[in-house]
Amino acid sequence: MFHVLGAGSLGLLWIARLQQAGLDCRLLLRDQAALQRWQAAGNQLHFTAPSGQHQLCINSEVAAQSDTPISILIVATKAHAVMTALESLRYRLTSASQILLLQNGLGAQQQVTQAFPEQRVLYASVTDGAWQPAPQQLVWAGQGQTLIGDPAQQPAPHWLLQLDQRAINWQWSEQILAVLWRKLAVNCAINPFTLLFDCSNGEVPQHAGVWLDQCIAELQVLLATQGIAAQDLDQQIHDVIRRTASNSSSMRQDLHAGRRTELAYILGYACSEAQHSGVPAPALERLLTATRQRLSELGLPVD
Ligand code: KPL
Repeated sequence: MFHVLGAGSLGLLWIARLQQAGLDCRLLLRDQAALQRWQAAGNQLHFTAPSGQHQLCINSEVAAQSDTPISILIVATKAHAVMTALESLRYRLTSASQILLLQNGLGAQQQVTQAFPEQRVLYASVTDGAWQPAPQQLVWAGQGQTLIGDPAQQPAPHWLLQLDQRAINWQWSEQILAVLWRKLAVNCAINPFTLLFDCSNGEVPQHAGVWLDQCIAELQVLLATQGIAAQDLDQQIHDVIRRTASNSSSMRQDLHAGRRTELAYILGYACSEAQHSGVPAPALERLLTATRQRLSELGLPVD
């Protein structure tokens, strides 16, 4: 049985595909109020996928209200919510439980690895685009790539094969930390600028100008100190900007929805790692300060 923790767009995208593939799965909700909302809607999710429109019945329960042990836990909450959510259901985990983390950025993954030494913890990098036009509705807007790996560099567990054959197209990565670092670098160079200038991804170069180039140069040095090849980072970032030109970054979407952003796990993480490694990062630091100031002006948490 798969348990999916987190009922945002990403969690719903995973539970929808597991359900469609006929796999035994359950959505874990935060509290009784969230469960009542699902039940009032007949546990129905309207799923718009590239394959068409689907009406799915999703089994759900309150995460910390059941005694059933969890064997495979897919964690799709925002990075800042992971630890609290996991602690609330720690009592349902055994030493055989495995945890798959889908968070953006870095920092939350390492916290979980440290806090749950008895469980196998896998990390994933997910680039699918999904959004909710209304409650109980999900649109899978862009099919992306799912890379999964073990930071302890053990081989892929068998249960992942069930996903492959039926539900979710994934690839195993021997270097999942490097994959996540590169994704973080791309997000550092785009997302905070979209928040600061309230612009689409494609408008970042025109607003940020040379500041963007300085940030990319610092990120390249930072990745190199982590042993990650980054000569083509500049090209990769500009490719992503072109491909997603009309997108609102996830950070800008959070800003517009008045939600806490993942700044601490993206640019905040990069800046603190730069400090630890003795890598000068004045342009990134300036971006972090400016972004935090903007968030605080808007009354949103700055981390
Ligand atoms: O991953 C993204 C995000 O918005 O978080 C990018 C690549 C910037 C696409 O919008």
